[in-house]
Amino acid sequence: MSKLVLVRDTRFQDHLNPELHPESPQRLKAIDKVLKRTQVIAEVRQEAPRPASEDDLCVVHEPAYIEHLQSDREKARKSCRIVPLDADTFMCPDTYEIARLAAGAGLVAVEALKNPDATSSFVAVRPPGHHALEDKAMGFCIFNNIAIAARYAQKHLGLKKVFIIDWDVHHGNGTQAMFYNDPTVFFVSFHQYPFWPPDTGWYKEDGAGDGKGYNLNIPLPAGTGDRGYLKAWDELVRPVCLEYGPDLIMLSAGYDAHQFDPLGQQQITTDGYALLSERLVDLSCASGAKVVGFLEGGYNTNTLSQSVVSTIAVLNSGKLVVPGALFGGARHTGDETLVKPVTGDRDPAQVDERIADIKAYFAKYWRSLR
Ligand code: Q9C
Ligand code: ZN
Repeated sequence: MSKLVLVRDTRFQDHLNPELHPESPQRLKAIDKVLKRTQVIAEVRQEAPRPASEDDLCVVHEPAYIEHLQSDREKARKSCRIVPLDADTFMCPDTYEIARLAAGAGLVAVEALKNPDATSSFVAVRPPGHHALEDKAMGFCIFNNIAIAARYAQKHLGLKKVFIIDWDVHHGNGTQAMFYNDPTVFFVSFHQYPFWPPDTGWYKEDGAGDGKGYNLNIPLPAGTGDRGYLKAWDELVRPVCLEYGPDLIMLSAGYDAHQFDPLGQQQITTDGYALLSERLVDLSCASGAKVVGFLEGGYNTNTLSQSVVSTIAVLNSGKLVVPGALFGGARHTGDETLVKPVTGDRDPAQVDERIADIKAYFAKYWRSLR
């Protein structure tokens, strides 16, 4: 009996960035390969994506931004070239359609949770979404897939309170901006700090207006490993989530905090991602809210694909699946039977101090932190 619905499509490989760009179609090809090799593909239920409508997109994006993208699409089509949207984000002739399909995949994944047998869903798409702003492409992202789906879940499934966890190594600045004033969407982001994006992610960015106290940034120093992430989860994310009492939990699942990722300097292992995924199952059980995950970053195709499949396997079975059991000797972390964090932090005292500071700061909003 399958508990996870996977939304994937080979068309997501048709979005092309310039040569040597880390956000490449190889990422999804590698994930497909591991899904097949491990047989996890046969254990889950799959659904095909559909494109998001302009109305779906406009719930979080400016109509003028969408028009701008359409004219860039014409530019790309006429010239048969890849055109830049910002320093790191590009549009090939097919990108506009693929990005709409990526946003729509999230809507299919949310709808799939109407089925009582489905306890979670996962959207394996590109381009990613969490840096996209209402009127601007940024950081490889064009539409903010998770934000669009959060609004859709509220509007069409009556899920009132949404709790978003973002474990990509970069701050989810786009998602933060979209819900900054809104207490019905609680946003939590783990990220390397200081890092890119340069202007956001400090923990004192805690929301505004009615949304004050509903934006929780967990900026962690470079070199933070499994230990620090799990500790921050247990001491901050879990208590606050249970006190908030969400109707839906959403995950911006980036895998660029992996120890072998080329962009980040964090030290999460593949086992660490399995353990974080187990924590997510625990939160889902304890809160009674279902979970939908969205692929964001992750640029080492080997560790990305194994970590993604670990998350999918854990969500699907509802219990810890040890990556070593899935991947055997092909896994990139050594001991295949390990079920505990394998990396500490470069400077554990610094990580502990940061977690304590955040806890002290947020205790005024959340009694579970007192
Ligand atoms: N131009 C995601 O992981 N790096 N995006 C900029 C200075 C941008 C990462 C470096 C990294 C974007 C979804
Ligand atoms: Zn990232």
